[in-house]
Amino acid sequence: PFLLKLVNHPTFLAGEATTRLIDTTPELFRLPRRRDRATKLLTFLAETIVNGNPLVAGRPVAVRTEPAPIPEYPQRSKPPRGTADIFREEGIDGLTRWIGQQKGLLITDTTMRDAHQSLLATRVRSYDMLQIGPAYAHLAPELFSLEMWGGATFDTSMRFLNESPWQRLADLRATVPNILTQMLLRASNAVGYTNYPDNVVRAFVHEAVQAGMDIFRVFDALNWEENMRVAMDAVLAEGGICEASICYTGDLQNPGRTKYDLKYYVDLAKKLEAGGAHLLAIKDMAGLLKPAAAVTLMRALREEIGIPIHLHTHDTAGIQASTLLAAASEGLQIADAALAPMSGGTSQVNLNTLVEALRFTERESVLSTNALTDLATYWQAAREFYRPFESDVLPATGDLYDHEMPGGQYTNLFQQARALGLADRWSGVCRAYADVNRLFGDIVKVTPTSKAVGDMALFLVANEMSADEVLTSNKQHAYPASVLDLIGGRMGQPPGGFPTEVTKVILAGEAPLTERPGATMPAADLDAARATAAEMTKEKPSDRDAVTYLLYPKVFKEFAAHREKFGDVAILPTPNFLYGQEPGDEIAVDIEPGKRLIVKFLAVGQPHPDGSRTVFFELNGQPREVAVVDRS
Ligand code: 3PY
Ligand code: ZN
Repeated sequence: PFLLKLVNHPTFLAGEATTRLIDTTPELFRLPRRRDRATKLLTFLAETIVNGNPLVAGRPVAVRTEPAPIPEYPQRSKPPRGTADIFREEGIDGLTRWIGQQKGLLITDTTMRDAHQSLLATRVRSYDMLQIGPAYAHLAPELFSLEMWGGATFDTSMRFLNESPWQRLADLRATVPNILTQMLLRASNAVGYTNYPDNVVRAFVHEAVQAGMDIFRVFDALNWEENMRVAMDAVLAEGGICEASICYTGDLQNPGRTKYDLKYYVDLAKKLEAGGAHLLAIKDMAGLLKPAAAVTLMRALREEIGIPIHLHTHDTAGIQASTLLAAASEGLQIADAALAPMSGGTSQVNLNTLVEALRFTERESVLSTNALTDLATYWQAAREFYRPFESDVLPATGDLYDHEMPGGQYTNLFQQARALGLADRWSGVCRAYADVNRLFGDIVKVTPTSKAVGDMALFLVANEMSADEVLTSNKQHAYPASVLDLIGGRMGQPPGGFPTEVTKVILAGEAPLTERPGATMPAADLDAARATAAEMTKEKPSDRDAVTYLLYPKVFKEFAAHREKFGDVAILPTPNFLYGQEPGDEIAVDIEPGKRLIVKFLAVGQPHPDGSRTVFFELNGQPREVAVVDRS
């Protein structure tokens, strides 16, 4: 290929090839690799054109192909000073002081993490985040932070989008240098669904800080402070911002629900503050915190703890803006919200209108209406790319406060129920979910404990069993693995432990773990993981790949194989990633800053006897062909 390129080089063709050609055109000598990348991308496009992207098979089709509009923003050499600059220059003390000086409510934009995790099955690609990144930096430098990583985004980015979560973080950090980055960290479950050895959690946090993560919202799915220690200490040791969470469940206003009362939350918050937390999150993952309860909780917390408070809720009930406003009038410092087109329902409250609701009040935000409208306009268009992943709108009824299902799980469990033919028995599934929660002793339900409760609810409905029958039935049942993990103590301990009877029946006499799972788990062999991961990527051994492999061995292996075959597909515009190209379509793909490929798709040839087809392209004006096996 090099020789071919050399003989086609204009200088060569003009008969002027001397050794100087080599000196003056060094790009030729990086050619094999670049060309390799281009070939891989063409192979991916050809494959998608002929066989389709399996990700969208059988799903509704997105019709939008034109890019989402990037708003105009002032062309300065550097974006205005923001929270990340304050943190970098003045450290955590300076940042905390600054938070204390702000009159207005500070706002975290969750559009790039929780909002699409809740509304679009976590499918939003790095490409669409990076396109709007500079506009965020220049138009909304007053945002407190961008939640753009962690939770389910880590595995889904590899598993479904074939892109590197680390690259997303590093690129967004570089694109929006002035606003704090924020992630959701499931304590010892890291960004997974099960407890990991302590050294894996530490290595993960180390790599995340290196890649550009600032704020770690750490939570434990049973509110077990002991299980948060390793993650919190790692964040503190690595110089990250430690935002420790109290997960809110139950109902503070309900005199009949005494397990999670005001004292419970305040005691937990005090422990987290004493444990070194820089910020406190109230993590209302199911949107259960009612306005009056928010007032009670905020008053108590403001009295008892000194660190700033950050409120996270889901608008499943449709009334959570009133909770944020009530908390704001009680001195809440930071609230989570999502840009209008990515808000509402199981996502966060509408950021644009929240800001306007505060206008001309003491807590008025300094964010600009027009700037936020421009950003929202972008997301409205970008959301159209993800039509295949839109979930059914599932309005909450009053039973939300009975089943207490987290926003991220609500639509997901409905789809699972539908797959099992139980769509019309959805209210029964919700009731079973609530019954399972009571059976398990009333626990916090959030990833991964929520999955165990959901799996058990589906199991009961599918088997026509009631929760009570779990205790009375003489039959031995094959309970879901997640339920065995939960009741077996491998996700940690709820306050007061699991009911003894339930443990006995579900574990069939096997002894549960009652101490912290990480305490007895052998440390992972990082050296071996580094070597194994490098064999998969065929690249230099790296700690980052080792950690990724340890968290998700199978997903990582498949991702590495895809990467080897097709290169970095994250750089393709979303319509082309999902649907390839139409004949005659020309797209520009930046393989790195300043290096642009112009790819024109011409036609697909007739099938060859071996079942393959030739796909014809023009790459930067030169004809290129790729053969793919037609499996369509
Ligand atoms: C997650 O763990 O991904 C969550 O969003 C929990 O609320
Ligand atoms: Zn959430």
